[in-house]
Amino acid sequence: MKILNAVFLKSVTSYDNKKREDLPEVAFIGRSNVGKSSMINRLVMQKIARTSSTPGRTRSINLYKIEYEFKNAKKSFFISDFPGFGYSKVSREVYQGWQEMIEQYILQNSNIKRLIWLFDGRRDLDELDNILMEWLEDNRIPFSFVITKIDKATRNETTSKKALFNKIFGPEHVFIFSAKSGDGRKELLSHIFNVVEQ
Ligand SMILES: Nc1nc2c(ncn2[C@@H]2O[C@H](COP(=O)(O)OP(=O)(O)O)[C@@H](O)[C@H]2O)c(=O)[nH]1
Ligand SMILES: [Mg+2]
Repeated sequence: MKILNAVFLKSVTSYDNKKREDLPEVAFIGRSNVGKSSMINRLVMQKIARTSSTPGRTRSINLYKIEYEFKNAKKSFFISDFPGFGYSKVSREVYQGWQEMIEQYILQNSNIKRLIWLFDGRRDLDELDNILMEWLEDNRIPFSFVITKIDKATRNETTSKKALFNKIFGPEHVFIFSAKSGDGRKELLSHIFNVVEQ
């Protein structure tokens, strides 16, 4: 399997199935500044997602179309890049708006095969993360958990963080990643291919 092409399609604020090709989709979510755009760019080896050093700016869902080769056939899937949640300057009201948007989009979009939940390895789970976890479980939304920016931590720190999250989510659902070094790219990409092919 390999990526042939990746393009930014459009920004949306809700899910509208009439305007959609019927393709599998993988949704990327996480706190503001967690490294979503950088991860998408690193995964597809192209600069299709805008990265920003000012957190909490994107307020819409960015949609990308990824073409890939599988068993000599050309296929495609969507990546949706969600606005970050829980940035400290964002009020509770804004969080609720975010929650309503992702609830509408995710619950109505039956093409979403999996959520990829990005998590900065230097942080610990907090109340907002627990709310999200509960919501995902209540709605039976399958997700994978990726520890990001591991180049900023020591190997020991990453190993112990991974062990902790393995216990919470199950080792088959936990990945590590660095957009800077490319560590974890192969594993995460093959996981995503498996998810869209399943
Ligand atoms: N060292 C390091 N910095 C990263 C990594 N991923 C993202 N960043 C930085 O973190 C900031 C936010 O990244 P971005 O991809 O825009 O995050 P997003 O808001 O989740 O889309 C930027 O300054 C990136 O350069 C990483 O793997 N390692
Ligand atoms: Mg971004």
